[in-house]
Amino acid sequence: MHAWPASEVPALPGQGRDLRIHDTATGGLVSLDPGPVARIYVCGITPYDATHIGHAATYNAFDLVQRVWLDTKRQVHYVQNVTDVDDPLLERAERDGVDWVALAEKETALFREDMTALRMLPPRHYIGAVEAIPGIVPLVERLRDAGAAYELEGDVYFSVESDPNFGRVSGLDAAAMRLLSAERGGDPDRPGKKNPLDPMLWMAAREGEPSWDGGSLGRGRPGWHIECVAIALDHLGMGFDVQGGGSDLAFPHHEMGASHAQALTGEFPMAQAYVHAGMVALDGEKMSKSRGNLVFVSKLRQDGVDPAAIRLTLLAHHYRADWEWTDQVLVDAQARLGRWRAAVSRPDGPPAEALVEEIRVALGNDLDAPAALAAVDRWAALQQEQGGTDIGAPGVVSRAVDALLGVAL
Ligand code: 5CA
Ligand code: ZN
Repeated sequence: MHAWPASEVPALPGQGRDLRIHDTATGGLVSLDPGPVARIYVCGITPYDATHIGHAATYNAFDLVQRVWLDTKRQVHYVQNVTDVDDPLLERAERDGVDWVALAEKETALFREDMTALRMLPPRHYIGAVEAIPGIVPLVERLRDAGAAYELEGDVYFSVESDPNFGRVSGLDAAAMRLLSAERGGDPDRPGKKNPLDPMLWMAAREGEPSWDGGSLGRGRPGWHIECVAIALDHLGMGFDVQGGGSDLAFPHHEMGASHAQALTGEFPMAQAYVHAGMVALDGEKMSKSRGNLVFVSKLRQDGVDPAAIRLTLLAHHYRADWEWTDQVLVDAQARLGRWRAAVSRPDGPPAEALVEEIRVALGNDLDAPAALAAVDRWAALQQEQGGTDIGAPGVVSRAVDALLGVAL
């Protein structure tokens, strides 16, 4: 699939900072030490509805990861998937009487537009589940042949007991896992499974549903976790730097993915850091397509809201925090954007070097975007109250805000 256009990332004076980031698997901060090409996999959307603020907040977190790396003069190899065939997509298409392919294409196109408007850097490889099927089938066959998978009425399940490291990503106990498995796409109550948590790797063709040639697996379609493992291993290989997503992906999705990869390669972990963004809520409940309590990025744009203000709303919350969308958070961001734009519209101002350093330090410290915003606020306030004589300082600030925070002033 094609991704979306990249916005320019201005180069900044001085030295970028390395990233320390919270890793769900170890429960603490880890100092990442990527090579000259940093590798990141971020789980993409299931395209059955438009991009909401929760999605945007999660993608914003991983956009910051890339910007920190780019600032250290590294290249970034970023891969993202699109779950363009899965139960929720097929169910929504059925409910609305539309073709599932057309629905997925329409919502993916809208997602690209939203990401472009928000200045999110595009992945180098943007891969749909459907196009990944030829790579998924041999992996499932290998897992089966190695005894890590078994067949149940034509479907193929992964055996979590085949993985000695199962549980190390989420750190949850069996009872919590079982609850989450039922909530998040698993089928713990299906009779005949070896372990209730075992996830499906390959679903045999169902009447009225799309299916593909699965070689020795028979016709069917892929399970959700193996999709991301196949795409990540194909494009990044084992031991890449970051696997990212919202906190609702820690279990089962990233746990199962790590298990599949361990069974395939004998190695753990698949990613050096498992990074999870907090959940955005609306009216006291997690914003979710299934609940329908959504604020769409495209709707805000249509209403004339500046994408830079939407982005500042996301940045005003630490990526790991759960937070609530309200009209007020947007109003605050619009006011901040106005103050910043006024401050950089003059030719001179207070010196900018210390501010650039403060933004770098804040982001390097577990992507502390709120601290970075506070630093820019202080510079803008100084500009407003006292002005300054540094020629070009506003330009440096504007480039730093663009390069490191993705906000065009
Ligand atoms: N296609 C899978 C990942 S392979 C999927 O989870 N798709 S999704 O469309 O449901 O979600 C896309 C991303 O947005 C995931 O990382 C998910 O964790 C994140 N996300 C979903 N809802 C929210 C929310 N309310 N707040 C923050 N992030 C969210
Ligand atoms: Zn995924």
